[in-house]
Amino acid sequence: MGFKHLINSKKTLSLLAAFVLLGTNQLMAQAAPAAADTAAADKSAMWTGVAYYVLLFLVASFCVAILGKILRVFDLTQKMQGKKGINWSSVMGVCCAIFLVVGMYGAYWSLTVQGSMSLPEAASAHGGAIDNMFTTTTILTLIVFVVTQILLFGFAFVYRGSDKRKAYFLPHNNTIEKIWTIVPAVVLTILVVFGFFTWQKVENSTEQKGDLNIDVTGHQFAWELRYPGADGKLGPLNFRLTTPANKLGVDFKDRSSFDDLSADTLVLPVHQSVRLNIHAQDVIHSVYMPHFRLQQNAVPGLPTFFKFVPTITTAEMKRKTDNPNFEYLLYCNKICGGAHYNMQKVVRVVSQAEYQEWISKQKPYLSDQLKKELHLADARPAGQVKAASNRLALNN
Ligand SMILES: [Cu+2]
Repeated sequence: MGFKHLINSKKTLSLLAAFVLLGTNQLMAQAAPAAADTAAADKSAMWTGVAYYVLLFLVASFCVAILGKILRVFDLTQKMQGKKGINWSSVMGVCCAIFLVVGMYGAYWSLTVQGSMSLPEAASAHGGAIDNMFTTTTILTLIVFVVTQILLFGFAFVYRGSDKRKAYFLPHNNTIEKIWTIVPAVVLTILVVFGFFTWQKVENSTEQKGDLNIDVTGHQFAWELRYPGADGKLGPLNFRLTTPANKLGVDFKDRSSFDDLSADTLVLPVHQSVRLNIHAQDVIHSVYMPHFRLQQNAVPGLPTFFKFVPTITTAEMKRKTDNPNFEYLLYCNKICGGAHYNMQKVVRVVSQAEYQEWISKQKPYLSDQLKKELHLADARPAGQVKAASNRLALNN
């Protein structure tokens, strides 16, 4: 369908009229006193916003089209009178130059305003390496962005069509092809290798020995935390053993499970190597702690882990940010369902002494109800295990 046909089509015009009517209706409704409840008002505000911008875009497009028509008529009149018409090549060239300047200012504005909102101060030992990688990537891509934009719009302006110049048709040039293939390939290789080494350093940043092991299990829509008891070991998990009382499916055949603790807040001692053992029970979730430059997926059936060393306590961060309510947070960074936004846990980095005091107050995972279910858990009869797995199978 040609453009003219599209413009003349009755369907397009009706659609346009419907949009304009909707926009006008919403704008008028906005002026009326808001009598409806907050939820309804929020929804109406959203649609008013969308309709308003669609309407604004259409009005701007019409203005440009009308201006174009007026200029065309002026151009034809000039030519009919034997005068020189508008030099469209110059108009386009100047438009390109204006676009370059305005666009570059827009990019600069965006960098100065949004740039400061990017990432907070790194609060983990490996955070600096990740930040260096981000900064290097940003600087390199920024240079490429500025150079290519200047070349693109600058050439269109400097070499705009003119009576004195004839365009040169360049069908193929091997040198140019080689340059724009090899240069990006080299730059990207540097970035990828740099990223690879940084990631390797992050993964090997701490020793396995002396790690504080913490289990983080994601499910729709919360995180469950399990800390090791006095033995420093976490008992193994087995999803077949999941019951309402044993919601993580901890295997109590292993004695190291007996003293495990459950916690509501992820409390971490500062300067201590922490190993988060990440599990998921239903769909893919993702452990995301932006202050610690940490993100690792939680995949059902595939336990993952992330090791890191927190370096700034919550109290220090409160002073640094001048925010007495500051808290580190653990988010879920995968859109995992309707209440995904609920998946937040407070993370508190404290001194070793504070941590010892806190951990001594935590409740054992092996609750009274669970003890009853496991018949004191000492020697779990085979029938019990079978009954538990049957229950899970029935639930599924
Ligand atoms: Cu999630």
